[in-house]
Amino acid sequence: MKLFYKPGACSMAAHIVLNEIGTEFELEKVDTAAGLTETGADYKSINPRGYVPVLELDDKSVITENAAILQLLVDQAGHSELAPANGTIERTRLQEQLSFLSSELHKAYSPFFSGRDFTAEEKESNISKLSKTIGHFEDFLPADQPYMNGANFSVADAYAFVILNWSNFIDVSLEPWAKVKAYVENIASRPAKQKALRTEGLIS
Ligand SMILES: N[C@@H](CCC(=O)N[C@@H](CS)C(=O)NCC(=O)O)C(=O)O
Repeated sequence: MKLFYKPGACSMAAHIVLNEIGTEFELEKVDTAAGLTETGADYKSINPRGYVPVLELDDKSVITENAAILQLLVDQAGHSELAPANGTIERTRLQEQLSFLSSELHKAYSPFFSGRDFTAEEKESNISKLSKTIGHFEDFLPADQPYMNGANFSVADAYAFVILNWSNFIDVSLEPWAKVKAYVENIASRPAKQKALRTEGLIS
């Protein structure tokens, strides 16, 4: 299978999970602004919506959307500790977390990567919405446990880490949210995450 990715973007969640699973995969970098992949393919022919991630399966069919890709990776590999079994309340809980991450937390960061300068009023409003959403995320975190679901690292943790790590690029400190700060530091030390960052050229 092949993951179409952009360095540091939300596609890194699937990259971390592929490393965690230890399965064989290929990577193809995408320049979403130019609409081209690193081999010169027209990216719109792969994902008409133009964004990453895309997972291309061995039969060449493609899956889009983080929440779907992350669950498929685990289901195909049979690594149940990264996602509880389908049909269980624990799996529904994971889907609840993935939905919150993609539709709330991810989107609260999106304006900061729009490439346009904010007016002072817009900046204040965007920071205020982001702070409120990080606060809501903190409510998902159990006390004295390393991950969202307790002791087991899941695909939702991989996705949450990638999103929260964007705080470094927009100069937002996670200091006000003690549980979130500790959570990000926990995940940062996982080898699968370090490997993904190195492969995407973000650390040496
Ligand atoms: N709904 C999509 C959103 C994916 C998304 O927002 N991708 C961003 C990167 S995090 C992207 O490719 N944006 C286009 C760009 O950066 O030019 C999902 O959850 O997979």
